[in-house]
Amino acid sequence: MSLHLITGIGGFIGSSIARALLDRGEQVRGVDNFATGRRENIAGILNLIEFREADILDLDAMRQACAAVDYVFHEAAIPSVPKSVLDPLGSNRANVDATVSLLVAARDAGVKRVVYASSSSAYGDTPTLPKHESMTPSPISPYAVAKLASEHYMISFYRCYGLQTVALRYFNIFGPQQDPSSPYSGVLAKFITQMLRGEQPTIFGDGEQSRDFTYIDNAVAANLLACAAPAAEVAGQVFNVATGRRVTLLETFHVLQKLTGYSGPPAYAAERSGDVKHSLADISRAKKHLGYNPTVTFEEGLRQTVEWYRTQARPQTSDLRPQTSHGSSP
Ligand code: UD2
Repeated sequence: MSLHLITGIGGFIGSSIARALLDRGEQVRGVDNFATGRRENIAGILNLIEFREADILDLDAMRQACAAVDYVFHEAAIPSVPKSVLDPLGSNRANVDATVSLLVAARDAGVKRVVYASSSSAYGDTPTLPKHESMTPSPISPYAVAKLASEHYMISFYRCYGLQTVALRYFNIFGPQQDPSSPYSGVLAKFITQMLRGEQPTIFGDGEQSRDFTYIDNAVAANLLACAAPAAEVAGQVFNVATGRRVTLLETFHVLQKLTGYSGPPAYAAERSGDVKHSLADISRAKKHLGYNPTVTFEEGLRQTVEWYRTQARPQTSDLRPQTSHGSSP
């Protein structure tokens, strides 16, 4: 049994990795400052993990968090293109400075490996599809620059200090528990909750932008593989984590109409600054070196996600019970 530290354990991806590790009987320690993570995401596992409320920028707290740790999954971030356009300094602090702080603490604690949540946004708007790891990155938004800079820090810490690091370029991860409540939330979490409530979603741009939307279970599997793969295959390397298929936002909207029962049209607004038009991954490198193979398709993942949000929207049984002393039913 190994001890795993997850930064951003209150986030949708961090908490999903935590549950997968616990299912395997592993030990989990988590940190979060709840800047974007949510307490309810870890409420169900709080008694099974060691949790510390801390900011990764706090080097002393990170040194304590890394003590005796074997593996780190660095998921903490402010994961938003538009938020970074509004606040590049805040994005840099949370997505770059915090990464360096964590890496210093992990290096000094003798951590075996750090697996990093990077982003497909690093590729930017280059015309070539699919995106392969050997392509020259061309980030557009401050968020994309920050994620790429942290990737380079990962590689640097491997080359300069021998700390094993693996960067996973996530391609639009989605699934249950993704926070839909912020204007910066991922489009699928937003659209699903809006459409289930009968509210009109807004498409930024013409809806022809495309994404390689990747279900959370595939991303979790990639993380576990990146942790276990031989160092010679993965240390100091970057891998796409995706499905290798893309859909446009308009196509996605139509699938969601069927799944949610929302029959109205979408609203349209101006394209977002910093937005990438098309995103599609070549996943052959992850297949070859990590043994990664996405097992949940976009459609199946979307179906499961809609079902999860539908359950959340439904009133609890206790809410339906009459509030009298005789009213409770078995
Ligand atoms: C980027 C990264 C993704 C991840 C994420 C973290 C790319 C290609 N992807 O996702 O891998 O790092 O950042 O946040 O860079 N949209 C609407 N209406 C809405 C919300 C969004 O039309 O209400 C559009 C948005 O303009 C974009 C698409 O939906 O074209 C996807 O947006 P998103 O915020 O879900 O994710 P994105 O692509 O910025």
